[in-house]
Amino acid sequence: MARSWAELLGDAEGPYETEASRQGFFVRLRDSLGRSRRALTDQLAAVAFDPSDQASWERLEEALLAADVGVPATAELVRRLEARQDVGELGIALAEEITALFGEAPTLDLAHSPAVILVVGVNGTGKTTTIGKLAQKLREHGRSVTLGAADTFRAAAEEQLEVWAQRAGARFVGGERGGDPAAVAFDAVAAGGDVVIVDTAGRLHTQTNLMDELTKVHRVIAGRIDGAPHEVLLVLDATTGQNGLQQARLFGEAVGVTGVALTKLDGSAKGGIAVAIAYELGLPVKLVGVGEGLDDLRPFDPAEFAQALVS
Ligand SMILES: Nc1nc2c(ncn2[C@@H]2O[C@H](COP(=O)(O)OP(=O)(O)O)[C@@H](O)[C@H]2O)c(=O)[nH]1
Ligand SMILES: [Mg+2]
Repeated sequence: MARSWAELLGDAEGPYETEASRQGFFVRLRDSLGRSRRALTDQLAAVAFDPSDQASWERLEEALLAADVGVPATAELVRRLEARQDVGELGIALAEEITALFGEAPTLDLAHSPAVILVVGVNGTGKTTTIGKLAQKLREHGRSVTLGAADTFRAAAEEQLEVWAQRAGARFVGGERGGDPAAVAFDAVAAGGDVVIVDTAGRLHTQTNLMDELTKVHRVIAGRIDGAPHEVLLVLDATTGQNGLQQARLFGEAVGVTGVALTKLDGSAKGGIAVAIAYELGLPVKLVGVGEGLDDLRPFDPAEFAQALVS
């Protein structure tokens, strides 16, 4: 069954999550994977899969590509299925191989005091919202939390984060409008807490400006605490599909991403992109979002996601 928050946060145990709430998320995830799932299931259901028939393999390939799994991961999945003695029921075999591509169920590295999480990503992908929900969950799991508003570019950005901080009972560190984001990050880390989460801008005058700014924020955090930031979470909007891969490469070069939060898996999601992220970029997806509500963000569960994608 779905991965719990306690497992993601590395806690021995945490607030009890009902089976119903976890099951509910699975159903919403499966429903919301809409586009990708239909691309796969419709194609697969149309004609019975016959491993000895080349056309069957081609249909499978097309279905995976239509689900935004991408060329390299599609080729790898087909290779792995072909290597099986007996494919058996295709949906089950495919879910197993996708789960294997995802690798280990991820954790967030919070074993530091403070643990620092830098959150990056293009404007509008859901950074601030994701931080707010994560802060809330961390608070429910007994952590003190500081939120740093290092997006000083957009007028409403700081205010939006402050509202989330108040709601979650987290400390808030802001700066002046148009001020130095690295200074805000420095102050947030200095303010301490069990977990410090630093929000950043997703758009500046140019992309070079943005990457330079993020590099500086990263450097200032590392200068303050050895080994920090301990997590660099890249927030990707699932509806942007293969575009997200290019974003991941850019941000990865600038600040060394440690994990992905994949948001907006509701809407016209291209959920197969999660497979491409994991396989092509070798980046663990750590969180998934299927809506704007607090409980719409959950730890990524490889087996659950794979099953939701093909069932
Ligand atoms: N449908 C949907 N909307 C989301 C999700 N995550 C965030 N959003 C919305 O996306 C919009 C932009 O989010 P925001 O956190 O401000 O993005 P930021 O610019 O990256 O900080 C807001 O309206 C959020 O409520 C999600 O998983 N599903
Ligand atoms: Mg924001």
